[in-house]
Amino acid sequence: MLRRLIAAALLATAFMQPAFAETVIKAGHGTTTGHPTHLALEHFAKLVSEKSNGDIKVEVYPDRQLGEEREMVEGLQFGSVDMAVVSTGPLLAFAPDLAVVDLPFLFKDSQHVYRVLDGDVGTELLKSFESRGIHGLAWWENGWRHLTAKKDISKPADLSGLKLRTMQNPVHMAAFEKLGASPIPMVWGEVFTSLGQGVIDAQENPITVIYVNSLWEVQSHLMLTGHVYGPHVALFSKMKWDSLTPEQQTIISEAAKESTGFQREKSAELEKEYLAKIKENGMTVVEVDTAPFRDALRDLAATQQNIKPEMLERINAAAQ
Ligand code: EAX
Repeated sequence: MLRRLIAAALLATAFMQPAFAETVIKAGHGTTTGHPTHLALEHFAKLVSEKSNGDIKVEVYPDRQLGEEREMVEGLQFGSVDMAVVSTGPLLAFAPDLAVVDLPFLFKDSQHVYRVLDGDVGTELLKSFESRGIHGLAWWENGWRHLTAKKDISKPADLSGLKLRTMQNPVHMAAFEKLGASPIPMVWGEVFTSLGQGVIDAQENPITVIYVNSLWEVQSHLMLTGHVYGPHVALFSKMKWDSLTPEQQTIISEAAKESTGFQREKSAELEKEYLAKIKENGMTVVEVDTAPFRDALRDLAATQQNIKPEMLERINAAAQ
């Protein structure tokens, strides 16, 4: 009797959890396992596995194992990468309308960001990837970006002539040029060494990225400028997407949306924890009056051809 029960239970489990996942999704990102995006991808993988009864397996590849961010996005188009969560660094080449989100001092606070990205504007921007062979899934978070350098920077004049690494993002480059720095666009994988060798003097990134990459080893000061919000956009290969059944697509869409809250909560939690650890590691943390930086960048939007005034107005209107 008992043996028959066990056999029946085993048979039932076998049907519920196929020994081999039918569909494998390779998901890459450009940061380390201590970053909230990695934790969210693991959470996402678990949700997808549960919802599909083990039929879909998400494999997570951290640390640019699937390439630098731009290479991963190209991989989505070619079908060699199934999913990637990337910063907006390389994205304007694929979805130019995203430029508006890269404007410094655009968002009032995180609630303003979430209202916009989870609302119509965010949905439209994700859809704008579709014609480029990419399916936009969700807006996750890299975080508010802050400056690091080997000296105190409390006003735009302190940036004068500084070789500042920016992402390969035209809006960010234009902004730092306007502020008086010499922006040097560079893929993330080269930044630590370049800072160490003095090829660049400074860089800007969220607290989580600064901490998980031990930037205090090559930078002495962290200026809490929060000059721009950095999303991490969860993207899927359209080629792969079209090969999935409608049920599988729903599972992935839902799991990505359900992981968004988890990801942002982790981001907020780790940001506090990591800032304390950055201080423990001896970095000088400077509070900055951002007013002169804002003033210097007031006219930036008008100089950027990919920024649609209509979309900018809708974003500004959502600040209240
Ligand atoms: O995606 O390139 C960057 O500065 C990014 O913020 C980083 O790689 C995390």
